[in-house]
Amino acid sequence: MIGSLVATAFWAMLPAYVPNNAAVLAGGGRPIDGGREWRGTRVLGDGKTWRGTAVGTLVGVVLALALNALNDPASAALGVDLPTFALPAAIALAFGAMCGDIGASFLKRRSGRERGAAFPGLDQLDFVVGALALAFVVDPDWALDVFTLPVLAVVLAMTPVLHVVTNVGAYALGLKNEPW
Ligand code: CTP
Ligand code: MG
Ligand code: K
Repeated sequence: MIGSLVATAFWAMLPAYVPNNAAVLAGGGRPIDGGREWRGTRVLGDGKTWRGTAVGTLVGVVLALALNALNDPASAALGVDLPTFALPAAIALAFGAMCGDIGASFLKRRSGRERGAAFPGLDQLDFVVGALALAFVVDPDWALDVFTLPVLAVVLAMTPVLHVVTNVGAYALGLKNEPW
């Protein structure tokens, strides 16, 4: 029971988990805010770029389509009816995750945090909130079907753990400047 909830939650959220990590690898170039400031501090900062956002979104969508191709064997192997991703849902999860992260940077700058500063809680959940919110707006039937209350509870419990492990790992490998 809990195993199938975790499998469903993880599978459904993979297109939202991967974009931020892809952005770390792909980032660079022109910042989204174009260097502009608002009330004396950068609107978003140099850590949010067009290239990172575009590549992150694309990687998330392609991953969702790859997961669709693997759905039957994976569902059979796990004995779970894993969700498939319609294209709007896939785009919403991936782009929503990037938007949640961008929104968090906006809040970080407003609260005086420099680029790269930690904001515990927000750092671990910003992309989840963005991904789920956009998925529920863009494809509510799909989202309501996949993200039942038990699945949502697993997502909220599991994501911070995965986020910490992933980022500490990326930092240890020298891929990321900070371990959060
Ligand atoms: N990145 C990017 N575009 C995005 C998100 C991330 O280019 N939309 C890249 C940037 O190179 C960024 C790195 O991924 O520095 C790490 O992402 P993140 O930790 O989210 O950004 P920070 O540099 O910590 O900046 P902030 O304080 O604004 O979160
Ligand atoms: Mg950071
Ligand atoms: K972040």
